[in-house]
Amino acid sequence: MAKLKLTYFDFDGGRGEPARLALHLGGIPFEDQRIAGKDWPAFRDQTPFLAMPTLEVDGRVVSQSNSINRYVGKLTGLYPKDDFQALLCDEVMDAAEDIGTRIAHTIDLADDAKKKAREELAAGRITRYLEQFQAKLKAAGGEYFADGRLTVADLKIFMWIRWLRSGALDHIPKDLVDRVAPSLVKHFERVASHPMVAEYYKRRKAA
Ligand SMILES: N[C@@H](CCC(=O)N[C@@H](CS)C(=O)NCC(=O)O)C(=O)O
Repeated sequence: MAKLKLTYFDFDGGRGEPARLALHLGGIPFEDQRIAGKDWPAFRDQTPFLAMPTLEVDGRVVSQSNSINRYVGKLTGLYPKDDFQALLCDEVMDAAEDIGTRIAHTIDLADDAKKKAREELAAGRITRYLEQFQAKLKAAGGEYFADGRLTVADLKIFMWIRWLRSGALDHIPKDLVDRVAPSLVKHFERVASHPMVAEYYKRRKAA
């Protein structure tokens, strides 16, 4: 088994968390390196593309969250073996990455510009993505996004929906998901109540 070190910011969400969670679910040992925000400027230059997450595999550092998700998904059995199911899994992860990136680009905007950008996103692309994810979930059988079982695509969407519903994003109504895509709320609850996911976050909360 390769020696793994996953490096990401020190919070339970974002681009690094699906891989962290997948490794826990799969029982794969890894070093969980968490970088505090204050240490990021000094650490940035050590990453290949000036961003995290990164995964070190036997001393070689690789980047890109969805590439890491796929690799970790293969190690943990949380990535489909069937090529078409893998395509469905990838589509969802890449679309989640696209919309997540658009939202992330609003974080450093000044207040007025942020309000305008986020209101436009909420009414426009976020709504569209929610509708499409809901349609894709239904087409895949209604419970999981690919392979009729939990995969890394479910973990990626779980993180995004949790972020949207958290209220942490000013000007994006926290009930938007519930109003637009109730099936994604059910999906969120399905993943959250997976015994190992629930146990992991219970442990994280207590730590
Ligand atoms: N395409 C990359 C994007 C990585 C990325 O932008 N990561 C953010 C954190 S979620 C980051 O490192 N931001 C700090 C910075 O840009 O200074 C991926 O999917 O991993």
